[in-house]
Amino acid sequence: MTNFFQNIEPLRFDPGRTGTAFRHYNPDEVVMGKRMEEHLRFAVAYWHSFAWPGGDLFGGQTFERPWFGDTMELARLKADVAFEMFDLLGVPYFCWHDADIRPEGTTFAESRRNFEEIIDYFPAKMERHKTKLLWGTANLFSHRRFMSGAATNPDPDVFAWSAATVKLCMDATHKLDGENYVLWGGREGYETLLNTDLKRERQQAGRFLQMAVEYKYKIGFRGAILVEPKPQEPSKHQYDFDVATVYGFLREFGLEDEVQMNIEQGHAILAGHSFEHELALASSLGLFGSIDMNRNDYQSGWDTDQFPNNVPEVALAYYEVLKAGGFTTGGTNFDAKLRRQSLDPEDLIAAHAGAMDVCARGFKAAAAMLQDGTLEAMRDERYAGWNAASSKALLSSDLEAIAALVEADGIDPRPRSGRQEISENVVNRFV
Ligand code: XLS
Ligand code: NI
Ligand code: NI
Repeated sequence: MTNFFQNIEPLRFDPGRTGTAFRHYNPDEVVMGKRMEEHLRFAVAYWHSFAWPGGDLFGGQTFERPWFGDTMELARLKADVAFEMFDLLGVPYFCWHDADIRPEGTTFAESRRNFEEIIDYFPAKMERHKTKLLWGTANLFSHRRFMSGAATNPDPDVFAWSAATVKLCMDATHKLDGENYVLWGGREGYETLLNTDLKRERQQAGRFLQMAVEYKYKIGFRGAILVEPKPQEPSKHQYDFDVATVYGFLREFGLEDEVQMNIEQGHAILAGHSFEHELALASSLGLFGSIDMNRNDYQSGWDTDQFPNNVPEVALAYYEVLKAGGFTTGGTNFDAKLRRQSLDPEDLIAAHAGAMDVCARGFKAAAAMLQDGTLEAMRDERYAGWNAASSKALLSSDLEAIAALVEADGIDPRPRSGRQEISENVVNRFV
């Protein structure tokens, strides 16, 4: 045991408690035939909770953590503390980038050895703390070598370095029985077209993703490969802008049946969409995989990675998740960081506990909305005209025949209310 979280007790579901406890998240509560823990599949993100120093654009580190530093001993201490936190929270999953868990070496080989040593340190802990790997991923954006991108870099050496890193991270994810492997295109984009060959860069990215899929089959990894869309930041223009853009990209490279999506609330907002839009679109395309449940500040227009705290928003998101059939390999990852003034170990626990409660409340509201059925019935009713055989026939007809029909049958559309406010009032009964 480390003493980082001393005096903090494991969280329990105890609505009447005054201290830190779950007031809404009861992992054993059965909703729609399944335990909440199995529905929500919460994951802690190693990077924000244990590797992020608390800096912003104007100032550096605010957090002082006993494991900050570049040695293997400190990397092991970081892992010890991380697993203690997973235990306190009772989260079933965690996620990492290679760079979060190991110190960078002076060569690729040294970084690889450091990484593999920590990967070998994990299984006993995962077993003892009952924590599984939701996904692994490669950090192909922090080090200066990636400043002009990873797969899309003008320098083939960076492409090679990135491919070797993804191989390593996929091997490790496979070894730890990870349920997904995620690729977020960190700096796969550009600042100015004046120095950028956009066509070439997209080809490189497409081939890179194909290689990851080929390697999945080569090693027999049974998890899902997920791409995480994001429209900008760090690059001005990112190639994986949103779900629709990534869908076109996957089609272009023949990967639409191989790759699904990890959709982040904050990225949806940056793209000018709602989270539920991105989820519904991915689901309708058969590409829904997993979610990063961290929100942005709506005024700052930046990926602020805050813990979720808005129940109605979360409810609408889980409504789409439930309609998509719920998670299979995916889950709810908190890709969220503390505010930089939240220095205490207690803040780390409270942030996750609160987020889990917000998700539980939102999820239960979503399930109740779905079971109530009013919204679905209203929507079905709105499209009921399409149930008639003559309506369906329109879709296999042609413009000429339809034009004749409109006059012959005296077709004369009568506008009907879309009943938006009434739908919103229905939602309000549940949130
Ligand atoms: C950054 C992304 C990142 C991915 C994993 O904005 O959300 O954290 O989830 O690389
Ligand atoms: Ni993000
Ligand atoms: Ni993310």
